[in-house]
Amino acid sequence: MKPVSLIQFLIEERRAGHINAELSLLIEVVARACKRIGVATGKGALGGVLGEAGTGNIQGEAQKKLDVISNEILLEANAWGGHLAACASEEMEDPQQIPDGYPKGQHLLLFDPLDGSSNIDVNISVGTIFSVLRCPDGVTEPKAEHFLQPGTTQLAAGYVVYGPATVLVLTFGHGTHEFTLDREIGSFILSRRGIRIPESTGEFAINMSNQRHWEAPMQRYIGELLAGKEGPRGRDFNMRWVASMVADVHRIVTRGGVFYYPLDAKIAKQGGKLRIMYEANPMAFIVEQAGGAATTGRQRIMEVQPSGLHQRVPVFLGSKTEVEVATRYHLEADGAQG
Ligand code: FDP
Repeated sequence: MKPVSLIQFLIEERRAGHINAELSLLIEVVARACKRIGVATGKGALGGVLGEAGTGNIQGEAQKKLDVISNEILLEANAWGGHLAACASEEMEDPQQIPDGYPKGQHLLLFDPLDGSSNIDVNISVGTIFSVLRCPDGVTEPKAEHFLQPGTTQLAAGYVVYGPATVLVLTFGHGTHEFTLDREIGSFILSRRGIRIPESTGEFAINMSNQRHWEAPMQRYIGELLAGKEGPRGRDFNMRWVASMVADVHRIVTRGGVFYYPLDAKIAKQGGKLRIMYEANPMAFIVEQAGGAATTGRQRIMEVQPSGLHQRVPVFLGSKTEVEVATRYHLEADGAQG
């Protein structure tokens, strides 16, 4: 079969009525920016881009030079095309307006420019995550409140993993599809159409060092997985934790599995570890479109009404059966308490 480029795929999606010309352009622009981020991360120590930037982001986390560079690449690429009303990023407290003199479009773009920051300097896969929303009618200078739409309203979501290969995974709500960057010709080529995540799995991803801080239902659930064949689940489970959400999610999208970042006593006050608008929601959309499930442990992630641009939530996502068992344990525990 002839290879299908991202551009050709986008034209087909337009013809199928899944996206309009503006959203197609937006995705092209984001994909092009991600190629540049991939080049910057690929230079490693030779690019002079490793290490701390000496600044902090809105979450109070130290920014790496590549966090800042990736943010700038995405902002610059998206400023002038006329497809956006505004963008918001993990790296900026408030939304970024389109500079004066450029036309504005109907879309809002949210992104985590470089997810998995702690892995940059050690040459482990990192990635970009993005989500696209419609700008509410009549709003010309979108503020944070205009971005606060539940994940079910997303028009598109995607991530790019900068790993041994650079891979883009994308959904418009009509299945989840994967594109691999052909570095010789510089194009993303469709490598998997209509990805399906197996319903059951024997592989889970979690930061086990937080175990003692978890809530009781999480302790129970993971305890049962660790008990293996001799335990109540009657099978052995394997564990993986890359500590780059994009890489862990990409493994799940490729061979199944589940990813958990549950609530724990250390992060209870902030509501979770991962950000809903540009991490949890886009990943939930991608995973659901591939037949998986995504909850906070208590509720479908995409149905949460966000209350802040940088709001955090617990994340349970991947193979349906496991997410459902873990979620049921939390709801049962809540019911027993109430
Ligand atoms: P990071 O802080 O390095 O950017 O986005 C948050 C995130 O990485 C995820 O990519 C990753 O899954 C998780 O945090 C890693 O958390 P731990 O440090 O607890 O392992």
